Amino acid sequence: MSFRSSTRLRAAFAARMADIYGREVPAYTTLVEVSASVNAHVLRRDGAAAERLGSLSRVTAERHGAIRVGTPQELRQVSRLFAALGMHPVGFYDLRDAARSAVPVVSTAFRPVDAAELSANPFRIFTSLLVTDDRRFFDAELQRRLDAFLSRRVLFPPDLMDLADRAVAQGGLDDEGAEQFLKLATDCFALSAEPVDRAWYQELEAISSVAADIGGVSSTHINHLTPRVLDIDELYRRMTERGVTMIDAIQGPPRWDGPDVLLRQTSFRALAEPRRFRNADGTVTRGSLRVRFGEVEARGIALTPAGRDRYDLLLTEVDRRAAAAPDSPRQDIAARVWDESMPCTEPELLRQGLAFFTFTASGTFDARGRPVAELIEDGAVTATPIVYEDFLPRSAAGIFQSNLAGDGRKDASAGSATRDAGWLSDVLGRAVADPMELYAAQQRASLAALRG
Ligand code: OOG
Ligand code: NI
Repeated sequence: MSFRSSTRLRAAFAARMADIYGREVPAYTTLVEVSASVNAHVLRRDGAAAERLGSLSRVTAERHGAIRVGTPQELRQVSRLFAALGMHPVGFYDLRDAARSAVPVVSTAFRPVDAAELSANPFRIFTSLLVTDDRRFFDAELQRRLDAFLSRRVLFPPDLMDLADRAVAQGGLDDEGAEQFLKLATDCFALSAEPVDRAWYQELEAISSVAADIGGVSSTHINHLTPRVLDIDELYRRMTERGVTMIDAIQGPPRWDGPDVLLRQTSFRALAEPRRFRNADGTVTRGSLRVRFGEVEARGIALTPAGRDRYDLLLTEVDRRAAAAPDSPRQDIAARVWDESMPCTEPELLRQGLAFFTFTASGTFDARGRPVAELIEDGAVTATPIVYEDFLPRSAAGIFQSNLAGDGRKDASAGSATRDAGWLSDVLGRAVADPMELYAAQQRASLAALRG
């Protein structure tokens, strides 16, 4: 009997999620096909440069998924489940303020953290948790009913949790355990056939579609599965040509002449899916819900804290100029702002300390005491950008928002509930990693290796 490591389990889980999602949301299959043809096109067009931020095999297999849960207990179970797949909580995102619409969640991403694990299979899941005690969205009485509803449901069966804990303890599972684990795990994220309580769902939906999607049903589901493309503008064009209506804008950095940094994302609303509803009189009737969507992403270089500050500053500047010139396309304004204030080459990003890199020696030499910039200039050392493996709160909010049925409502005068990375770490019983520290550690390790 063979043993399946957490790495193999993760790759298998990602593949099964893709099978389910492709069956449930056929537009996903189209998106994957178009992404693959865009990637092949970029490889022909740009040659080796196309693979600077990841090999074609990694990029082609690369997906992120998104799920949403209702309680800290459910999130803790998710964390145990994903630990079995070598996926760990990284980053804290508060989407409650990042979104204009009512998005009452905080999120983290479960993903591999080591470079070798990322290149073996970079599968990650953006995971959001409903904040039921945030009074801007839920009054005390509704919170009580919402918490009661959530506490009655079981998203993850005990057998699955046992297998997950066993996989963590052993670093994987034998074939039989692995099969059982994968089947139970994927079943948890398939769309449930269980009827939805219509009145309850609608009550929550009036406040927030996201709240209804999480707390209005007795199960969870994969909300989207996102392939990675090497040219997201080309993808956007090709999907539009096929008659798929994409959201208005690509989220994140603009299209410009400099290097790709951070993350660019765009999405389209999936079709309404048939669901069964339980009505107030107890009858069950057919209806539909439109909560899932298609999303695609392009990844760029990870920015340092200084680079990220620059990014946030430019975003504010784009907002300011866009507000002053509502008739100009935001993309044009953003490209101009970037040309003015973002270094337009990798060496310049490195020189200004705005992006993360790893370093390799081209030959043998004595690096001691000499600054890296000088060694690079001499050709003794080459710098390779570190790819951004995380998410962006404002982009995530934009993606949530553009796929909601309505804006919902939010009482800005009511008190919010405090949530931060420390709170999340306490809930999970393990530290939520800071993405910046992971990139910095990777850069430091490569420098240390260089200096022997
Ligand atoms: C998550 C939305 C955010 C991303 O890639 O930024 C997101 C959700 O819809 O649950 O997926
Ligand atoms: Ni996403």
